[in-house]
Amino acid sequence: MGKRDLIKYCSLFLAFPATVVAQNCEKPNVLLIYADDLGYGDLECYGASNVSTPNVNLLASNGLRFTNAHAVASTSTPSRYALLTGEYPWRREGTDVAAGDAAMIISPDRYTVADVFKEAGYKTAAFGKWHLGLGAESGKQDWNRPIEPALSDIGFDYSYIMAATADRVPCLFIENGSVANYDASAPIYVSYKKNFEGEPTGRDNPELLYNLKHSHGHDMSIVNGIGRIGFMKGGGSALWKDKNIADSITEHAVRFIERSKGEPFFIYFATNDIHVPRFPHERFRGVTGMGHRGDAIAQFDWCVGRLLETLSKEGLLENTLIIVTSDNGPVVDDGYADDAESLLNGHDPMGGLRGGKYSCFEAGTRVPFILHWPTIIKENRVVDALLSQIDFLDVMAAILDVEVKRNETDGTECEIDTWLGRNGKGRAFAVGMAANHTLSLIMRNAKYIEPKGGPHIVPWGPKIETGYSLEPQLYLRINGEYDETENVAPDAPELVGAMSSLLQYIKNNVGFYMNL
Ligand code: NG6
Ligand code: CA
Repeated sequence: MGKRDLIKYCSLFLAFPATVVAQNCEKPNVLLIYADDLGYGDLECYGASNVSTPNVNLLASNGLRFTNAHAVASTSTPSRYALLTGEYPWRREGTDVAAGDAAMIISPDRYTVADVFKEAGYKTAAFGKWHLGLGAESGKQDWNRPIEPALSDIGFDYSYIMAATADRVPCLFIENGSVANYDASAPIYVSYKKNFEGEPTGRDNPELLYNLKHSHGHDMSIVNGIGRIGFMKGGGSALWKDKNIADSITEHAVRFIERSKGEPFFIYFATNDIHVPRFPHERFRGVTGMGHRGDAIAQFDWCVGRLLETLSKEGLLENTLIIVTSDNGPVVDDGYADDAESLLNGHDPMGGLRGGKYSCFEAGTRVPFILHWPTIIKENRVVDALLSQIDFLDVMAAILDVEVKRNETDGTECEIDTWLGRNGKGRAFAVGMAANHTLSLIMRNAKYIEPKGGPHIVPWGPKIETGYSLEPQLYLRINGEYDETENVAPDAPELVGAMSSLLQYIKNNVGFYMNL
């Protein structure tokens, strides 16, 4: 399909935003529960049988459970960047998996979903994993002072976050831009270049790894008996204990909900679970028989339950829009010797899909996605409409009746009907990005993976097929599932050509959307 045909074709299907729901009801609270590396098959309501997830199940059985929902990338930083800004990460340099001393990746003048909520008069807060950088210059933060810019500069009134991931230093919570529980007797130093003199590392001092040993990477500074990526010194009593991370972020969110009574709020609740190093609290140890990885899923579900219980106690559950989803697909061994592989016991984190985290194949970006909002959604349903997290900002703006300037985002408010279960077809296309930036164009009945070379298996340790190939790939959706077993591109050159042109067109046009 040529560019002109494409435009003509698309203009036949001009989409109009649906009626704004906010006019008919009080402003809803919005709680986004954003898991880390939680796979399509990791929850009981998505078919897992070795782990019970009663709280997530409850949301699914009273809400919408999507079976074709996609994160924007198969790794964290780009996926989160897209969710918060509505911009494809491949349009913006510096949005790849960030170090713990990266500068702010979302520039303060960028419009974010938190700004949307602020504009609608909401209180906004972020908890847990951040991984989108802090401060003005990479590697130049002084962790002993307030760090600027921080989340308050991109629309969050309150934040209690981990700078990056639990496997990257600094291993401290940052509250409103400053280290929480700062310990003046132990000044903090962080470097991603070299170690600090006299400080042990996982590589040189494996005897100090009393909580977890690494399987690949993660052999630099040791904090709480676990090797990390990057070097740090100091921190003292402010350093986190891995087993308390879930409790800590959850209790901070609970207090925020309790404080916010009477005012609408948006909470970005980004769990550390089930990213590595998985190190759940003792009360979850052994509950699944799958070791730390499975037990971290149970811990994740507990967090969901604790938030639900709080909303319910405050009388807010009815008019709170809750989304449970994940930033990218699953990985089993992602660098720590936590026996995740040997203890799977038949559990399939990928839920039958090919690939996983980092990959172009379906398990890379297809994620669980549950939407619960009793005021608007009156019956539970499984929805197989194609949905992309790229629309989060625009759909929220549509719900709140806030106008988003066109061409600023790649998402669209037109997808409100998909998100609220009123349109069973969903998006005409979703774009996914793998770790090496290979893009996939996922359409309702076919998926195209652009040609780009690279190793067939993730080269640094996880046993995951990347899906990278110098040849174009085409997979058809048969009986409701993309069949990625056979590349049918050689048999369908016209379809490959059309999808490749459409992908090129999307690359060249910010905000391009079509509704077929
Ligand atoms: C990789 C890490 C992995 C994980 C990932 C990012 C090593 C060997 N592996 O480089 O453990 O941290 O980056 O994951 O260091 S993400 O979910 O935050 O994107
Ligand atoms: Ca992730």
